[in-house]
Amino acid sequence: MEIISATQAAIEKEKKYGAHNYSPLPVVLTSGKGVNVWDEEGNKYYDFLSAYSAVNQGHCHPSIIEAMINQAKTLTLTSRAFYNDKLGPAEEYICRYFGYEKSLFMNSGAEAVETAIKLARKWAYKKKGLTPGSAAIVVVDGNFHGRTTGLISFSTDPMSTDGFGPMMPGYHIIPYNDLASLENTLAQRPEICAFLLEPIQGEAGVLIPDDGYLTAAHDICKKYNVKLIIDEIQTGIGRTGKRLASDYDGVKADILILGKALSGGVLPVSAVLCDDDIMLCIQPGEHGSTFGGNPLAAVVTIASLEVMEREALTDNSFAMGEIFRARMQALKEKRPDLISAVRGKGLLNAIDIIPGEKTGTAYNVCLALMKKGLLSKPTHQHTIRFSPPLVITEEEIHICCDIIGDVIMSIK
Ligand code: IF1
Repeated sequence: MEIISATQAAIEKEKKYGAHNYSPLPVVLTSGKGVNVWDEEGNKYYDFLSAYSAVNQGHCHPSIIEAMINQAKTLTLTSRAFYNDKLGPAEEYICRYFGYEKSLFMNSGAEAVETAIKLARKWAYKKKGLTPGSAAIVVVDGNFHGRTTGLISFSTDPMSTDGFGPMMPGYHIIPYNDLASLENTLAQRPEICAFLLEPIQGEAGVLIPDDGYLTAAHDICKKYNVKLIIDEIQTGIGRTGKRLASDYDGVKADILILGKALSGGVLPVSAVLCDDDIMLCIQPGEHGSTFGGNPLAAVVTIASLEVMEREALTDNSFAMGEIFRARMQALKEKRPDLISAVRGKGLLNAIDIIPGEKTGTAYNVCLALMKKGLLSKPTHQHTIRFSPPLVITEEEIHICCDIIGDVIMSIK
């Protein structure tokens, strides 16, 4: 009988019994702590994806895990048919933390985006006076807001949309970072109720709009009585070196969407925040979810945000990001034949790899990085996103930049 490694056995089992909706790097992770994860063979890696920015506080943060275990032994789920003693304090915590009057807890990011869209439409009919069923939302090309049939209805990525129609109506797609297009659309279409976007486009390849774009976009929205919905599911919770990426422009979304690191990556928690004039448009029985706002998620949320504050992780994200981009820029100058761009804010960064017979695709570079102990993920063909947990130290950042440098410099 052929002896195969534990890694190969695990990969084959997933291939045999699991959907083939991903093509993971050939590594099988078994444990994680801080910035590191370990595989079946005992190899140690630096995690430079952080589960797409869900593990900002580091893998298995002891304070978050302890809070989860204590609550898990007490009460995990009540449904919202009854009150529980943990949801109110968590709602109060995030409302005070982000500066809103109300919050609505859901589970996945997609659920929170769907919730925000429903709130904007409800507000449009109840407060803006739009004809029921007519409200439309402006989104931008290159958007990623989740994988439900509703949300892919306005995706511009064929990988997200092909073969999943029919699509839902009620959306207008404009170019990202294009204020004239936003103004023209809102001026011509009184049925628009909201503008939904990411402050930095993660999946599109860490695309950063011009300074002041968000501020000007919000001014245009106010001019036409349109709500600004900002999806900070990936960019929020300190990832970009500010509490929210919107903070770089000093913009406060009318409807804020959070997810991922809201729970430190220990279980799915998302939330929508806005003020009473919007949130109270949804009345009892008009929206909900089985697990949304469960006491376990509530406790984990507070613990996760307390870790952000206690360990000053947002400031660390900013500082480590400066070091990381400086190192990557220096590498780009050494190998302009391989790296065409370095961009990012805080610890949400990306480099563009110049494709060719030397490099192959960004996936090939990620494979080489994996072999050197650093896990990352290409986004599309030629961009590698680098987003380590925000607990990473200066020493670890330099170790990882050395790894990236060794791999890039070894490509002949
Ligand atoms: C996958 C991408 C990242 C998000 C933003 C909403 C959601 C996400 C800005 C939905 C989720 C995840 C989903 C995951 C991979 C990852 C991803 F590549 F898909 F686009 F991060 F960029 N808004 N992003 O980034 O949240 O429902 O997943 O909790 O679907 O492959 P979710």
